[in-house]
Amino acid sequence: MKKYQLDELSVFFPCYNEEKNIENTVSKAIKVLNNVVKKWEIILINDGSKDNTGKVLEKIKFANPKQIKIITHDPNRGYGAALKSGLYNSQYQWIAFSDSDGQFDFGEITKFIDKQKETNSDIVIGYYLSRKVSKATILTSKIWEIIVFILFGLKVTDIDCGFKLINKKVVDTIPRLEAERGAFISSEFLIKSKKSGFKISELGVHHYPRVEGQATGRNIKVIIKSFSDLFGLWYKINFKRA
Ligand SMILES: Nc1nc2c(ncn2[C@@H]2O[C@H](COP(=O)(O)OP(=O)(O)O)[C@@H](O)[C@H]2O)c(=O)[nH]1
Ligand SMILES: [Mg+2]
Repeated sequence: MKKYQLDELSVFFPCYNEEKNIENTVSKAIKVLNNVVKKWEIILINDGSKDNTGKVLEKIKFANPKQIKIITHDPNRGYGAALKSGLYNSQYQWIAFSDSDGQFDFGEITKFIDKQKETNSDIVIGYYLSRKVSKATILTSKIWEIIVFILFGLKVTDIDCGFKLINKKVVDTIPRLEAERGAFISSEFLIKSKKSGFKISELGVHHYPRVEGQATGRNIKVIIKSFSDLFGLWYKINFKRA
């Protein structure tokens, strides 16, 4: 008999213009899930893609209608909104998400599960073992992390890494997440999880170059909005009810 690592896992992938990547990402994930998890679902969030992502997702679902769900935002709402749709529509006890562009190796989910078991944590977050990004990106991330530490006492190696494993009870405890655009969602989620006393552990993950499509993660408008959201959350937690 097969020995599974987990009984139940919901996996979701945020997709924005990933027509050339998503099929490959999902088929690799299915292979891994069939070996590692007894009962699983994959949720694909099409966040108002302007290319053929929608059609490709229909094709993927057609091959596996019971285990694959599609959520469509039209028009585009942003990475944060896509993450919220994934988190709040996941039905199983454990939830994992990763990027749809193939830059992570979903096979590393086995290490997340091992880490969770070793540490008995409620959330396992990835950090990039090596990420080839510009000096400006490294600098903005560092400033961001210092501010998050000063305002909220949260210190992790990489807040924004897009590969995480989360117990559903954490999501059920957080009734509302505000972030819509940009990477603020990860900080908001971890700040609120820490405030509720959940245990967070960390795991180094590999990151590979993007082969198809374009990264849309960072632009100056998104960065400014993220900083204003961060101060807004600090104000809310300290002076209002979050
Ligand atoms: N839902 C949604 N997903 C996005 C958006 N922008 C990027 N993504 C997805 O988020 C993931 C990471 O985005 P990417 O631009 O590759 O960022 P990077 O790898 O951190 O440079 C990919 O799976 C994208 O498809 C967006 O506006 N909405
Ligand atoms: Mg990427």
